[in-house]
Amino acid sequence: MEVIAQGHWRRVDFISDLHLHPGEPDTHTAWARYMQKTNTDALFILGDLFEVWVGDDLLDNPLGFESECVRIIRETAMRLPVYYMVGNRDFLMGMRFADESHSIPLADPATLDFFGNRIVLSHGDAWCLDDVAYQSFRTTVRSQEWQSAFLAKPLPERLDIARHIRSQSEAKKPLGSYADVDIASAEAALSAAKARTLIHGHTHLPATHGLPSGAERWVLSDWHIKPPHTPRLEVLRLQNQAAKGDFSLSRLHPELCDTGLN
Ligand code: LP5
Ligand code: MN
Repeated sequence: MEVIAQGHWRRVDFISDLHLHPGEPDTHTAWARYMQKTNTDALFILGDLFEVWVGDDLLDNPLGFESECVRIIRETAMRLPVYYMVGNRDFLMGMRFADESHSIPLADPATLDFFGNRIVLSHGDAWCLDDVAYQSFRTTVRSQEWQSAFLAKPLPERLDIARHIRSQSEAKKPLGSYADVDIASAEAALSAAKARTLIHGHTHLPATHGLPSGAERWVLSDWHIKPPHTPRLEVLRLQNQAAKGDFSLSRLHPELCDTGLN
């Protein structure tokens, strides 16, 4: 899947792994403020916007947390295109989410053509091949049969199962089993897309890496604001440079995305 930058785009923002949920109100507030204020020309959300998404019927409750988030996206989408990809926490976001939020679903991976600069976008989890247990889990839960059976369960039961899987997932983290993306897979995706830049999230290890081919891999930060922990939050901003055809990527605090100075 390919997105071609519109002629007027000068800035494009990328965010991922916000893991929005009612238990982290400060993260939600920072995100809502960013959505209202950003002066970007397009926004790409590369997965795990939500902590968990157990089905679009979460939106049946107009006063619910998820409906509030959808309203915020819809307001932003009135000013600029909002694209999103699902992650490993919110892969059950369906067409109702897209319709009600007025946002545009992306396949994973997708390619952005930014005035001839081709950039591969992914959540990143599909390339964490060393995490064999996760890949097997992923194959199961991404199948149509599994999803139909899961979505047929009552909402409270789905929320319970999601809570259970989340706590299992957190419990294994101290064991250091958080795998990184497989470099050969990343290079293959870049080569297939004729791209020299890759942007992904998921690993919560924000950094910029050179790849063996000379291409670059930009890893997005997750967002987490919960005192007393040190806050983490970052927007990756792509900008047109004065020299035609050139571009830059920079990591910004979300509050710096509304100054008009960037
Ligand atoms: O998310 P994070 O960062 O903690 O870790 C991920 C992988 N974990 C997950 C699980 C998510 O955290 C929670 C998913 C919520 C989805 C809600 C909707 C559907 C819920 C239904 C689920 C049955 O993605 C983690 C990776 C890590 O990234 C790094 O890449 O290691 O992987 C896991 O923890 C998965 C385990 O390794 C395998 C778990 C097998 C459990 C099988 C139980 C099946 C029960 C089916 C019940 C119907
Ligand atoms: Mn993820």
